[in-house]
Amino acid sequence: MPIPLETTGPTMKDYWSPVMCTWCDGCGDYGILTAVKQALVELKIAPWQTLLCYDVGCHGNGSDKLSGYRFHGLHGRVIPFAAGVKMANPTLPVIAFGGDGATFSEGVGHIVHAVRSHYPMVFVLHNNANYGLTTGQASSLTPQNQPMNSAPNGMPEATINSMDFIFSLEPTFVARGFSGDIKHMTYILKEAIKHRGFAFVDMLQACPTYNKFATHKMLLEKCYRVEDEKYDPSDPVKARKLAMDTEKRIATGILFRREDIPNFNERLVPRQGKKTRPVDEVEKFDVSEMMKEFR
Ligand SMILES: Cc1ncc(C[n+]2csc(CCOP(=O)(O)OP(=O)(O)O)c2C)c(N)n1
Repeated sequence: MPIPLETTGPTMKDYWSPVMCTWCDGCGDYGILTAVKQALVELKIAPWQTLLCYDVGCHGNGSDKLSGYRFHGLHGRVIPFAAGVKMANPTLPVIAFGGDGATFSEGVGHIVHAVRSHYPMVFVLHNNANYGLTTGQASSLTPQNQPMNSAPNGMPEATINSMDFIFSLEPTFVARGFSGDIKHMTYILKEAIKHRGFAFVDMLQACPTYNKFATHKMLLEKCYRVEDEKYDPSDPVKARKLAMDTEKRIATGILFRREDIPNFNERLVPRQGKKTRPVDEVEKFDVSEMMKEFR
């Protein structure tokens, strides 16, 4: 993806917003927000050169905690909006953020088509394994027997194995980060932004108020960086196994990547050879005469 470069890049200050954070103390959203800003700054992408799209949820309330072009949509619907923008304006880096509830329940159909369509955009999953904003309801990623506010005896439905699910769709980029490791998340996000197609980034995050089973401490103990172990992210079979195996240790980093698959925009036949972007081709059309009919 061509990234607009400036001679003097933006600083963290340029992303500052006067809006106070309302997240609980110790929430993983703070770390993810910082890593996103840091990654954009390091790639010299200014707030006016990108679009950040937020779903509904605790993480979605981050939409006004930084400056720049932002969109805050309906629950589970962030991907279609972000993909539409990316199609209209293919040179704009687009990042979409969604909770595990939004992504694997309300909006589960959208993640399926985003991966198979290879939209050239980044998707960041704020994975706190529950519905945070609606006070600790079980999501489809909450462990089945885990008592939650909405399901004191544990939910009756089976848990979705999100990584198995994503890999079944033949993705081209899968990464996992941990909200307690800002430096590593920054690296992962920078690589995701540079990816050719759809980059799926699973950010495991602490939710100190409602998630009592995958706490910050537990994640800190189990998560390790694959880059420290000379890992090769080119094998989808190995990557899938590694991503799913979280019993003793949790692998974080770029788990799988391939750059040889054309993305959605590159495969769109009517766009081939065009020098302009669809946004440049929008024509002004006077509808005032037509509107008289509705008066
Ligand atoms: C279609 C729809 N269903 C349900 C809701 C109610 N709702 C708002 S936020 C939320 C939970 C969000 O959880 P998640 O997506 O995991 O994000 P988190 O709050 O954990 O960051 C729910 C159920 C809604 N606004 N719209």
